Amino acid sequence: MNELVQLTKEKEIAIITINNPPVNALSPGVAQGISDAIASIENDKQVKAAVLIGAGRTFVAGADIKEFGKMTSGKAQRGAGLLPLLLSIEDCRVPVVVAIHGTAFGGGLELAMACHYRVASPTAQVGQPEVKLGIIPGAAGTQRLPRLAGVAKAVEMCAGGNPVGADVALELGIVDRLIHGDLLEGAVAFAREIEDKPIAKTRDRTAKLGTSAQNAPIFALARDTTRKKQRGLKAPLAAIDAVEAATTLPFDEGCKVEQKLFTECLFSDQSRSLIHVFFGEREVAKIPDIPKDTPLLPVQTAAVVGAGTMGGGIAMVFANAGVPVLLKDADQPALDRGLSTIQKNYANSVQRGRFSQSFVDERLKLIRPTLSYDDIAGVDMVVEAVFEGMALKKQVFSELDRVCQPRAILASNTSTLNVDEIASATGRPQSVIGTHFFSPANVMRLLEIVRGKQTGKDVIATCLQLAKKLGKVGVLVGNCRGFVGNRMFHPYRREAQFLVEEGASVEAVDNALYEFGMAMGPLATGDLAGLDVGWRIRKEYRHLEQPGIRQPIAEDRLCEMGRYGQKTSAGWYKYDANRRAVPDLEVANLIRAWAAEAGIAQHEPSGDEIVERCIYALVNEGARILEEGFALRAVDIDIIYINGYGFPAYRGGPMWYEDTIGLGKVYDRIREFNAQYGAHWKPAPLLRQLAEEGRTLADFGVERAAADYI
Ligand code: 3H9
Repeated sequence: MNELVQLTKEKEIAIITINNPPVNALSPGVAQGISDAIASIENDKQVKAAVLIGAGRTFVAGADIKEFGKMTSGKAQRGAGLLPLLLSIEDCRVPVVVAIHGTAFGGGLELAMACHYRVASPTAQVGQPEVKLGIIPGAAGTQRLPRLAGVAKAVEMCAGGNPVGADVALELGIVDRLIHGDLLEGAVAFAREIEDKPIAKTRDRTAKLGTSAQNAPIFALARDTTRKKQRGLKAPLAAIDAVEAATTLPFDEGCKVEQKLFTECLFSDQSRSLIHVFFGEREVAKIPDIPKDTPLLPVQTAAVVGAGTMGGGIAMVFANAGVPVLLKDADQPALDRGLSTIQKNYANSVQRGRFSQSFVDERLKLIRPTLSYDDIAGVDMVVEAVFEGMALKKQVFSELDRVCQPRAILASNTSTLNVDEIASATGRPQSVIGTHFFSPANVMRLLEIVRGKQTGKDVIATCLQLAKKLGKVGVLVGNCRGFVGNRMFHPYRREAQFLVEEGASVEAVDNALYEFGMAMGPLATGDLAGLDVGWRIRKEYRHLEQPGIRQPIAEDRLCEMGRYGQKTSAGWYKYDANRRAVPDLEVANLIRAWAAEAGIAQHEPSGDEIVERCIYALVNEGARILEEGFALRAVDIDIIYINGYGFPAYRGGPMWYEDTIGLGKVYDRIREFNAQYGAHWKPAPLLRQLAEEGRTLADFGVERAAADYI
């Protein structure tokens, strides 16, 4: 047919093979190839049935996402040309059996559902993940899925975007049979069984579409859950509307509704941002001076030193990925406490239905406690997660240097300290790296991988790959104070405090940023993390503060009063017995008094001002980090902020968001803030430079030579 789709025959069975690595995306060439193959089968009277299969590691992972940027609205309205192709398969003279392995996602599942029968490998997954890209299925997925799987499941899959495994797909009726053993062989045998058994086209089936009385509560509940769980996202609600259309309109009319909603979503800022995030999450693993074929070190076994909250969480991360892990602490009570927290966390996961009891039992067996450094001599990787203090860290690393096998990776979970100084406690700085997990480590997806001056390329490549194995997004960052995430978080939270000191209420600041889409407001986040943490760091680094730069006062004073946040039931807010935040009038009065004493001019900042000042503070510091080379590309910062700091993915991350507002506009606003609020708003030189050149942050840095990377 063409180089992307081949048509062969095994006697009376035609075999259409899609061969478009790496994931058999439905690019225009693939669609054309399938269309040609179907036309040829129509004309070949010897053919009694056909099998459609994917070559390589997967069936079809969806439409080619790279094509979306090139799409015009006319093309989008025709389902990128896929709709007519799917109708022609469904109308084919002979039954078409699709054989699924790997993933049938998005357009891949839509293609499969237009076939007459579906068989799958037991490990296959099927899903409509389009909402994760800010769109909805655009080739009748919202119309055919409810006809196969029923309305409730179709709503869940199209609006939630999560796939189901082959066994569930079989139960739901999406798949007709699982093939154990060779998939093609099994599919051909299946095709022979059904070659003279006509079956209703999916689009003509209505048995599972339910009645309006049955469906009304399903849609109401789905909309309610979506508004809560996918706050701010437009596509999931559009997906529900489209599935609803399948239940009220004939197939063709339902498809028209789907097309309209698909087009609206595709040309939205949310979709552009989420597609940026999709490619960004893959881009961050590509490091210019670390070739793809860099030899990797084995990580079959691991150890975590320090059984506190972070250490325990990190041990769970390894165990969850099936890596046996030793948990080391200095004394038995600390170790016991750590293990019991791990057990409690796992028990909660079972209670919430996240893990099964048998999964948890297996994971717990992988975590072995120890008090002795000598026990960890043979492991492939150690993550140090002891209390944040340089002297202690160095002591741990000199012990690790003494006991660990020569090729072991020695990683520190430090969130602030200098990785090179930590490495200097060993005779093998090339093996030392920072792996900064985020709390709770077993939940948060971000892993900042901190490159020291002498960290080996094999160690970096291994950690980037390991991140994926651990279910994390690993982002390589340079070794500066606070690395990328926390360094930017500092001015962001500082600005939130300034706003409060200038007259905004604590709730107004948090609400404005929550409404913007942040998972939590900055002040509530401080209360959750513990205000004393920042207070301790500020005291330690006070000597580094530049004279003449305004410093916030309120948070230090709250700490002096013992108000550390949730853990003391009081911080910026009061907390009730259920740890629910309650606005505290006492705090409001204290802040007014402190501001008057410090002579801070009062006004009532609007929601827009709150958002601009906090988010542009992130952008300004991000631009400095980029210019100094501590982050490789703007997208690296975006991925850090989305996965570690609750920045809304549908806004693409702070740097992408800035580019969507317009760099010139943001730069001008920062200059205004600089004039109005003081020297801490000095614009990053890179912003000035790019504004003058009319370029964007995304343009900058991609091509920067690795040698510049600090
Ligand atoms: C859709 O189908 C809309 C329809 O309703 C039709 C409308 C008309 N396109 O993730 P990996 C690339 S929307 C283009 O590292 P894994 C990816 O960028 C689509 N490229 O592998 C990467 O490139 P590189 C709905 C794609 O094994 C390489 O393939 N489908 C696509 O960890 C390997 O990817 C989805 O949303 C694509 N569709 O995971 C599924 N998919 O090597 C999106 C991947 O240059 N894909 N690439 O960095 C996935 O979820 C994962 O890629 C998958 C494999 C699970 C399939």
